[in-house]
Amino acid sequence: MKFFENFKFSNLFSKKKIDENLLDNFEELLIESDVGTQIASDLKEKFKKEKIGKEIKDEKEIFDFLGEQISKILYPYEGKLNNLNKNSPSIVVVAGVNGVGKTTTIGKLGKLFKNEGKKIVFGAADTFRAAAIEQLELWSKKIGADFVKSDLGTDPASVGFKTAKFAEDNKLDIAFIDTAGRLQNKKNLMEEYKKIFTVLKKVNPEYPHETILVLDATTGQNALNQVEEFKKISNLTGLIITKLDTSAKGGILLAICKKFGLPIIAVGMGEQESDLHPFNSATFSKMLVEN
Ligand SMILES: Nc1nc2c(ncn2[C@@H]2O[C@H](COP(=O)(O)OP(=O)(O)OP(=O)(O)O)[C@@H](O)[C@H]2O)c(=O)[nH]1
Ligand SMILES: [Mg+2]
Repeated sequence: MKFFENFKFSNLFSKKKIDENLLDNFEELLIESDVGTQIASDLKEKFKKEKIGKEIKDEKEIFDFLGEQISKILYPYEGKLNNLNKNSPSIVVVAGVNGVGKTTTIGKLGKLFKNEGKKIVFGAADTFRAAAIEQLELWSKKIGADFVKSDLGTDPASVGFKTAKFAEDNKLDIAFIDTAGRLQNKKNLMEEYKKIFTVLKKVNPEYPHETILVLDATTGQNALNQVEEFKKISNLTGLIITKLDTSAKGGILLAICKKFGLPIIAVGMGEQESDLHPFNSATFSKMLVEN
């Protein structure tokens, strides 16, 4: 949702003064943008303290103020992509519910590190669908990564194991392990997911170094549940939010950061290999408010 889609600035600010009524509208819009009631109310208070009764030049002044405040909230959660490359090999599990963009994100991450001359392997631990294995294999060919798979229906944990071993034996830099998009209520899938970690830890107790949860910016409030559920069954180390190139602006990230305190390490801005960018709180906040 466009942040101020329905916010008729020309009308609201015709008086060029901020009043209580306008502040209420402002708070409502923030809530609609999924930032969470607490943050909406905090932002409203800040706004009130600094701007109420004052003449304002134009709407840009409002955008700038709001953007700065949001950026301040998010800044502590700027993660570092290079954390994915701190060990040799670094073992990275990529998790998330159906269709959020896990496989595509692995392709893009691989491309990013390939550009830095790193040696990469993709492990197809989404063994439930043939198309999922093929999709990851295509990405591996496209960006020049090694690829590890097993037959359809094989235990996903065994693919995790094989991938980690492959990375060790071939002295690679990073192994990205793709997982099936599982819904929280499918208990057996969750068990399979947990087993990936148990088995990786048998290879090395430090594995995986990173477990990234991919979230789709178009999801809205449900993203909070997704983090909650995946946190219960794995030690999440970071988030990647995809589809920020759509009309979804990802206000939910504020609520997520406040609640879970996880670093956001990258944002997906499209379907192509170069469409992944480090998370920058200032850029993100500007986009959230202005676009
Ligand atoms: N616009 C846009 N589309 C994206 C982005 N990331 C992924 N997609 C698209 O979202 C769809 C799902 O992406 P996948 O990478 O297959 O998602 P997944 O999480 O692996 O899905 P499952 O394996 O089915 O759980 C595909 O059509 C991708 O091209 C993004 O940043 N922006
Ligand atoms: Mg996938």
